[in-house]
Amino acid sequence: METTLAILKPDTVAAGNAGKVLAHLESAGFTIRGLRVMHLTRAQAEAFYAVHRERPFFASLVQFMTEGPVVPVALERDNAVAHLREVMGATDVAKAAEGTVRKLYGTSIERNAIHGSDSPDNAAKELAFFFGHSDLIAAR
Ligand code: 3AN
Repeated sequence: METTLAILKPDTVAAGNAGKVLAHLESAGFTIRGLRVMHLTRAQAEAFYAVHRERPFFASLVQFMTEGPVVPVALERDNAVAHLREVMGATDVAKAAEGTVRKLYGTSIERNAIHGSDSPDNAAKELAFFFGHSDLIAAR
């Protein structure tokens, strides 16, 4: 079993699609192991996306990610990182496959509904950004 991080982005929460996206993820075999609702500060969004600091879309991305509440979710299943990337679809909604979360709920390359960690190493770092160890211990 592997755990990865998804973030339901502000567009998803504002549109009232958070529940539908969570149901979609559960139907895809993921178990929810941690879940929060929070409004990121600019500093938090800049820190989370620090790897993109030099990209031309960075300021706009930070603005978008702080415009309203987000829902970070810890998701468990076998091969969770790769599976989530598949279920999410391509970054650019216009290129996302039919039936993917981004195709169903995103509207552009930036307002693309959901974030998912892109490697097991980044999943570990991103989970630690939002959740403490005691938030993620296995249900017994
Ligand atoms: P992904 O979220 O698919 O891993 P990244 O990590 O390359 O994609 O980009 C992080 C976020 O930055 C994307 N989810 C999207 O919101 C935004 N983004 C990426 N590329 C662009 C772009 N060319 N123009 C505007 N926003 C972008």
